[in-house]
Amino acid sequence: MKLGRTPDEKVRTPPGQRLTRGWPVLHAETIPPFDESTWRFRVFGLVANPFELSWSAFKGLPTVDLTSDIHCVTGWSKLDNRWEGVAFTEIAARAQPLPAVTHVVTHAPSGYTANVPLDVVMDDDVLFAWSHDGEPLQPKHGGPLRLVIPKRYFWKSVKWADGVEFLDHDERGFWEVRGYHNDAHPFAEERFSWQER
Ligand SMILES: Nc1nc2c(c(=O)[nH]1)N[C@H]1C(S)=C(S)[C@@H](COP(=O)(O)O)O[C@H]1N2
Ligand SMILES: [Mo]
Repeated sequence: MKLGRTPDEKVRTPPGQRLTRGWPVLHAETIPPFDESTWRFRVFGLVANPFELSWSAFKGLPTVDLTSDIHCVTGWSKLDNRWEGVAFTEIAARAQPLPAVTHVVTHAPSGYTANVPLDVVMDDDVLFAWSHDGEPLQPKHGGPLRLVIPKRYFWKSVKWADGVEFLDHDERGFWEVRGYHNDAHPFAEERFSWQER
């Protein structure tokens, strides 16, 4: 039997999406190894205070506990994901972006990147997460650390994040140069580059 959506689920599910209770795994590269002793998170670009953090230093930052929805451009949405980690604003406060900064690119070891305007990541629902629904983030889902940007399609949420770069211009990321929409709002169904104008 197929259960209908509750009114709450209806308003939270963007057009063209179906709800899933499972959690599909999608990525373009092979899962990178994680060595706690050599892992570094690099904050660089146009900031007054560029820095690098070890895994223990990253885990020592103030934490947040946030619940949000996932919307993948391939058509599945997963509601009520509980994330724990470090707020993007916490990283930005330490880095002090220069006034010229307009965009942010998050990096993974493979070279996978995703770009967003600065104001998108400065939202209070954006974090670098190491935990999902109370469990350590599994490697296949981006563990030890992934970005989570709930208000954009999920490809903007870089898995295995190991760095964030502050820029004074936009630079399209891995999927954004391969036919996917630069802005990626799920509720506006901004799926493909040809929709941009
Ligand atoms: N490093 C990296 N991050 C990535 C991807 C990827 O290929 N590499 N794929 C993106 C896409 S398209 C999606 S839908 C989500 C999938 O996350 P999940 O496998 O945890 O569901 O990760 C995003 N982040
Ligand atoms: Mo995706």
